[in-house]
Amino acid sequence: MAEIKRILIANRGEIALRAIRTIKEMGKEAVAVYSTGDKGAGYLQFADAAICIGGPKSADSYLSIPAIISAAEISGCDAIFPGYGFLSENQTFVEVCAHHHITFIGPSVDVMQMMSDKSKAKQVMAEAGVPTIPGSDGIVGDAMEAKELAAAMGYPVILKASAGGGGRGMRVVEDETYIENAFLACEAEAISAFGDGSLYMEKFILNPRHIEVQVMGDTHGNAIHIGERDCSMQRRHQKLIEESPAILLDEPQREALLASAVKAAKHLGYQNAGTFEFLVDRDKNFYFMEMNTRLQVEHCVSEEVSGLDIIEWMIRVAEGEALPPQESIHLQGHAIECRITAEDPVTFLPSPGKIENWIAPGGKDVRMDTHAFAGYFIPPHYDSMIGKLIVWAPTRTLAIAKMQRALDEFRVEGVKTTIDFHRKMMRNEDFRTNNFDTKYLENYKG
Ligand code: MV4
Repeated sequence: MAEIKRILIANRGEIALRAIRTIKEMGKEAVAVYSTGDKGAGYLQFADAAICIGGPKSADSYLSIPAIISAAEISGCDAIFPGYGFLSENQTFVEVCAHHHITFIGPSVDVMQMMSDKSKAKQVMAEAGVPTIPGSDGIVGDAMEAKELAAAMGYPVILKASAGGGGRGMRVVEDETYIENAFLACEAEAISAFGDGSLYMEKFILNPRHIEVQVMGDTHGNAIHIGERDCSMQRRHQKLIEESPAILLDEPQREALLASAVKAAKHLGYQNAGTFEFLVDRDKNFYFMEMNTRLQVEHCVSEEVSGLDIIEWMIRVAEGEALPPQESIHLQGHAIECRITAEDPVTFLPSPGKIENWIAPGGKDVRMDTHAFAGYFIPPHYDSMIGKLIVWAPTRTLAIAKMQRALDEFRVEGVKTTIDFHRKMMRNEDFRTNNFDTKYLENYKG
């Protein structure tokens, strides 16, 4: 493994700018790609080169392996940074990069493949000694088997597509009346969505919290954690607020969770950045749910409590450098991230268009990761996230006060944003007292 000199960023928006910043700080060159829908993106001028890779539809540009590999070849890149979404977890893409002698800044294709099979991932984690949700031993063969298993396990149960993940291809079954229909419907959905109808079953955990652990591995067999994040404040599987640490857990519980994730990463021989997602039940038992083999949107809160630049370490690890030892990583204070989307703050319907006025907050320990600016036209073809506001403070209470202050400074005109949702949430008693779970926003009326 050798020094990386020039990196192509196979992504767009705030994460493309986020990556350009770190790459430049490391003294390396950044090559941006853009679709014709993104030709107005301001960050393109901060890159050392910007290459148009196709039309606005993702399939014609950011998801086009030939377009991205060609861009990397003609611009002389020795590595590709995938970001999140798009090709970041595409096994074919990782293989094609290798064929072209381009370093994919991420995990190996073998681990990626193993973790993309959610039933297999669960089995491997159980082998590693990580707690998993009680359920079927692998794939459930047919509706009859599902019925027998559920009767033995006790209702409610949840059926999950092995090829699914992130909330796609799931069915909760309350009692035996629905089990056969649910199995057949879930299987049919999984076949049409993923081309694979394999299902597994779990005991359904009521009102769980979602807590995940940031890990990193290197090519020397080291694996470390960079703390955990509570991502329970979500709506329709879209996270809205993330924070670190997860104050729900007491110190021994936190230590056990973090140790489990590191054990899992070591067991996999995991390289680069990854996240182990856990469900936490009312008794604060934690169970492995799935692994994300990519950088995540909410990585910034882990950066703020650790002082590390995760993208910098992704690049360094890809160059063959050893990670710093766990003992050298000191997690301090509390960080909160609010995702700012161009959506109606009540209905969450997308609101693309031109940003007429944009005054972003600032001040000590206030971080704004965004590609937006006054005059920017938010294209309708992509995700509606236009930025992330991240704050750090010594305690959660102080972080909430800082976030409230920062949100109150934020001015956006021309498009609707979720800023007002976050302003209300920072004043919400349930949020302030940590009295919420992943179902909270289903019944929330503002
Ligand atoms: C569950 C569950 C309850 N019990 N599994 C949703 C995302 C996908 N990764 C798995 N998910 C869930 N799996 C069992 N056995 C509840 C969810 C779930 C959820 C999990 C985390 C965050 C938000 C959620 C919203 C609805 C359902």
